[in-house]
Amino acid sequence: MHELAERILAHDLRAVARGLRFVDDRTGGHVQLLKDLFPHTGKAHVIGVTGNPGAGKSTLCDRLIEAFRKEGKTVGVLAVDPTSPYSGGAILGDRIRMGRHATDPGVFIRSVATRGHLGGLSQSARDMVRVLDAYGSEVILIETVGVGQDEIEITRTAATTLVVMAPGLGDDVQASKAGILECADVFAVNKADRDGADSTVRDLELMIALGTETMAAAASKSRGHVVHSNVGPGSAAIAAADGAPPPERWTPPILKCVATRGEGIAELVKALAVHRRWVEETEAGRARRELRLAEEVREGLREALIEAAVSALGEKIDAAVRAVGAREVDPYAATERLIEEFRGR
Ligand SMILES: Nc1nc2c(ncn2[C@@H]2O[C@H](COP(=O)(O)OP(=O)(O)O)[C@@H](O)[C@H]2O)c(=O)[nH]1
Ligand SMILES: [Mg+2]
Repeated sequence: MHELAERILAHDLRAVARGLRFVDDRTGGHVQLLKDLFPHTGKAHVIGVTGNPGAGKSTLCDRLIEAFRKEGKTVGVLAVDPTSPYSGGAILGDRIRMGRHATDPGVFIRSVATRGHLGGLSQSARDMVRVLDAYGSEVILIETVGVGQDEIEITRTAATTLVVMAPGLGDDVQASKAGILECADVFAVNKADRDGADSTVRDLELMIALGTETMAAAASKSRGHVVHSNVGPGSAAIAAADGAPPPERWTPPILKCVATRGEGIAELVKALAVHRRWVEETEAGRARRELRLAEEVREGLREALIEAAVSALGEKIDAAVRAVGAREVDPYAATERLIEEFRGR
């Protein structure tokens, strides 16, 4: 076993910091580390927190950390938000927010650069989550700005995606990217102390109702397709969820909160917990987990195959490109020939 893996599994704080850096740098050696750690992962509740800049994600994460710590759970945070001034567990300018947890050994905060990720930001994030999971963080929060495709992809790393909205940010539902809304498992309408929160809630309700109709239609057309935001008891299920089994079909509940004052946090924590049970205990939840692992394996396979093909064929690929450019061959036949050549090896 990787010596670093042993130390991470022994809850060594310095080792986890090194492991995360190692995995983030993706120099190649990190794969063995991840292999050693993988059998010890799968225990954490991974929660993606996304939403437009200024919606209150960091403030809300701070409150969530506080709530989870009160439950006695250890927390890991990956901040993939370039505007969140975290740095390697120490917070630079954000002391009032997550900063107060920086000295708590049960909280590990790490910022992740959004640039220069070989193999993609979401793969990096997924691997870093596994390091934290193996280290023993029981809840892992990934804060990400829901603006780019990369950031939305990251939410697929999480078991539960919390989308944070706020009134008066110009991020009312219509203006928001459909991508963020589609990945939502739970909605927080933050800044409920401001005007417009109720109208944001109504917009979301309407959007979910409309989405439910179109998704139900799509689901009846393609049987077996996994639909996760779908008709169901939604917020009512959360209220009635104590001990009861989670609903088979998940509807994203909408919860109002005021992160700055810590209001509405308990309900939010409960909704996140019920969603986790949905993921783990229902058929639909299991199907979604399987789908995501399938995506990861296929993505890995695609990358490995391309790498192998490029290193095996090398110059032949360039020659094929030139031949297509000179219209001596069509790109379809050129690709077929390259594949034949690669297979023949
Ligand atoms: N009025 C009000 N302001 C809030 C609330 N939550 C966060 N803020 C403020 O909104 C600003 C942006 O918060 P931040 O957590 O950095 O948002 P992020 O960019 O989504 O991470 C900060 O000035 C916060 O103090 C809230 O519930 N009500
Ligand atoms: Mg932030």
